[in-house]
Amino acid sequence: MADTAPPQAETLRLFFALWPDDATRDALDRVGKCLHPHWGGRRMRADTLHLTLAFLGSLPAESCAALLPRIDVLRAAAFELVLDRAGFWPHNHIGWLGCRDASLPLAALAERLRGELREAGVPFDAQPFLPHVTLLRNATGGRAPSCTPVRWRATDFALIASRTGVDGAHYDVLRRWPLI
Ligand code: 2AM
Repeated sequence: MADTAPPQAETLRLFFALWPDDATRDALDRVGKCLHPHWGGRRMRADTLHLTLAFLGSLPAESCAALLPRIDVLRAAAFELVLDRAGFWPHNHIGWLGCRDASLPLAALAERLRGELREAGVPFDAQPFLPHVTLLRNATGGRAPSCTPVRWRATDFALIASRTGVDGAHYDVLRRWPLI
């Protein structure tokens, strides 16, 4: 009788993120295409592009139940980001796009979310917030070519579930909250 390998369990990971509209996603993807010939690696699929605000990891259902009502009453204003800085991190070989000038509304939103997570007793990755959109993985870096900056009008934020399958990460937008 042939051995049958058990199906690989999927890992579900949760994070809050800015999730782009179609035009912003296309513009981000074009920057990935601009960087790729110079920095190599693997381009992220356009449908996965996002900017993480807080990374939670696996979360039991009861923690979610305690957290979401807090997020429902969080009020923050919409804002515009200018993503005009391509960067490379040698420690994880990520090529990314971020902002030359720090965005105060973006940092404030990430901090508000992290505050709610702390208050709800939900563990999260408490590393300093380094806003970036990952465009390339396993990249080599080098001199950044000149790519067209991306203007992103952030009008909402989202809770995302990341499933890591054999063919890479898949992201599901579980819920969105408006920035008003
Ligand atoms: P990255 O793109 O720089 O790897 C889903 O994995 C999202 O959460 C990605 O944007 C990832 O950033 C981010 N993230 C932040 N902290 C993480 C962690 N500790 N483990 C995995 N992903 C993390």
